[in-house]
Amino acid sequence: MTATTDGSTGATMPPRAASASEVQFTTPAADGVKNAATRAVQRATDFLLTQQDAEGWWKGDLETNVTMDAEDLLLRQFLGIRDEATTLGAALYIRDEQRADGAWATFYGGPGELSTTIEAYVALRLAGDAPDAPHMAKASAWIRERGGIAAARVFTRIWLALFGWWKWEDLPELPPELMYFPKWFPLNIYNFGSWARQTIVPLTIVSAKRPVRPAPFPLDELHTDPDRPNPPQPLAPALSWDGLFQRLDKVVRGYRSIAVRRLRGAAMNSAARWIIERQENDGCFGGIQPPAVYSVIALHLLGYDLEHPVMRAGLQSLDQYAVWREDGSRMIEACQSPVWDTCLAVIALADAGLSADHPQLVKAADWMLGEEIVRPGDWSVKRPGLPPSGWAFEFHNDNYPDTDDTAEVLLALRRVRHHDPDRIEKAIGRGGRWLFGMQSKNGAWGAFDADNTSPFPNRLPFCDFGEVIDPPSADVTAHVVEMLAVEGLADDPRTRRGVDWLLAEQEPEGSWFGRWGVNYLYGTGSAVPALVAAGLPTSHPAIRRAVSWLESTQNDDGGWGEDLRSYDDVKGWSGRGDSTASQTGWALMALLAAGEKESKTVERGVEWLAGTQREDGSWDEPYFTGTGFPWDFSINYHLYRQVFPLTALGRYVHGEPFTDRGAGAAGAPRADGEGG
Ligand code: R01
Repeated sequence: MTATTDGSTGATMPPRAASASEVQFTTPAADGVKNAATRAVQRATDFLLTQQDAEGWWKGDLETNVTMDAEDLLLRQFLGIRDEATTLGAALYIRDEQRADGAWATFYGGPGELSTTIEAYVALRLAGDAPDAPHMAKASAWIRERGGIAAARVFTRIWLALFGWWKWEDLPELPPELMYFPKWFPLNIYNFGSWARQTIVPLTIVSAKRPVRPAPFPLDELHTDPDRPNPPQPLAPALSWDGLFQRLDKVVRGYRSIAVRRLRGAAMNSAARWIIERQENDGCFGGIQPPAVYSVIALHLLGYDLEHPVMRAGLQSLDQYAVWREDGSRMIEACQSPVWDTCLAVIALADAGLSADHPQLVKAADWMLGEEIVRPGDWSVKRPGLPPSGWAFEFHNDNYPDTDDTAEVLLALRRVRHHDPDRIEKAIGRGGRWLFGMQSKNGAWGAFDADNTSPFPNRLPFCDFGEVIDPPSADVTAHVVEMLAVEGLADDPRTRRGVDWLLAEQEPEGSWFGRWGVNYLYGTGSAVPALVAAGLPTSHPAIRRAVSWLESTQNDDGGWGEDLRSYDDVKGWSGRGDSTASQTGWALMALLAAGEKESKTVERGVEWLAGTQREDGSWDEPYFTGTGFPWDFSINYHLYRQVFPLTALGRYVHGEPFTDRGAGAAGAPRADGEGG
């Protein structure tokens, strides 16, 4: 790897505590568990192998919530292209997701959520459901009880404003002149997380244009008092941040009326250019659905007609997010996860004992090698000198590789014996150098950018939903540290800083917060294997504390689960919830890395996984265990239920990768990335 000071990666593995795997399974009970685990690994492997695409990738459905489907319909309505088949499919799905109390939730088993319920209700009205139909009346009553449209998030009210159901004047400003803020200035677009940046830029155009299309029906039933839909709210104190930004909003409003027309026009053109420059080869925008929807609207408002190549490609790209299901329903994915699913599947299959030169692994490696990003992206703004590399999460997203995918892809590539090993080594060299370059000042890693930690974006009245910045997190940092350690770089000072940051981030209870997976089980399942790979002895107090926490959170049935409410109510829900396959996998991955293989705790977890596996080798998992934005936006990655149990069971049967089985199934890491 070129990133080391002496130009080598150092071929030696970090020192590790003697592993428990040398101890044989001795008792008859343990034999029974091991046999059950071996059978489960075999069946899970066979199932996962059948799921690979002929091109070499894996991709499970990415399920989120019905705002995706509602906004897709509203977009089509806005552009005048909503058709019967799409509407029927979306309506089937949305109706199917409604809860008994009339509301819609943002995750399985979750509480009703106001903005989601409003959007779902409006989408069903578009589909022709009458307001006095029992399911609709129930929904609108639920909405009114919670304050109606006036209490909904900004995004929801923007969608309603597009049809005159809400007044543009009653929304916070988002001026396109933002495009001119220099890179050192507090609210410049590069201080927003990549996903928020891609959403906000097109919305500056929409919010400047304030378009209103004729409403196909009134929505009075969603206001608490239709005659007074938006009672004025008191301002926060002038000397508070909220108060300051509220007053700033009023200033921008004042500016709106006198806005220099030429300046505003040029700013909108600059935003449009920014958007179009980032459109991918397949027409999508950053591989995620919300920016695509807003970009298409914004460009349309600037005069791009639907036949323009940019628009045609953009609209076509939206269709790829639609999953048509057997019952005729149509679900919209927020994005697609082929790179992430593929590297996790490769790791799981390697852990399961599949030969490192198995043709399906080689095929996957070939596909991953082809997905490496070879040009600079938005990340270059913070790291201008850094040579490009990295992997994104999706099929097409060259502007936004992320460190999480990159680390896991490199870990996966290391597990494959390829007929052209030099290609693998060079890719790992470039990817590792990119990861080092993306380290934040505090020694840890964010997902898409370095040092994306500005406090200002969160203060905007506009930003009342989800995360808008991308600060370093424990789960991502752990994955990067694990990858560097596996490449023999555990003692590199940069890796050490990551380790130190992780140690400082541990919660007093012994767990780590999970930014991109639910929640402390994900953080802990990421951090412990990384710390042990980086050379921490399993007797280290941090590892012991983590083991105690995992022991204390095991369910009576032997599995682990953690409800999404842990993001809202840490005390009540941290590490608590019905057992799920993926979360049990994470807990076991941590315990096995911590040398707990022989423990009763691990045995019972393994038994839970083996006992809940279905006949075909898969697991069921209705619960959402993935995180887009803590609490606000949750993800059910449909392949998580398969890859994480398989990794855990595989490690239980065959031992930890890179240590128990020697330095990696594909041979010892080599030192020759590309030169200096
Ligand atoms: C969204 C939105 O829909 C969305 C979609 C996907 C993501 C972010 C990061 C990663 C990659 C994957 C998906 N990894 C770091 C995680 C690995 C597990 C985020 C958001 C919704 C609302 C707005 C996503 Br506003 C913008 C985007």
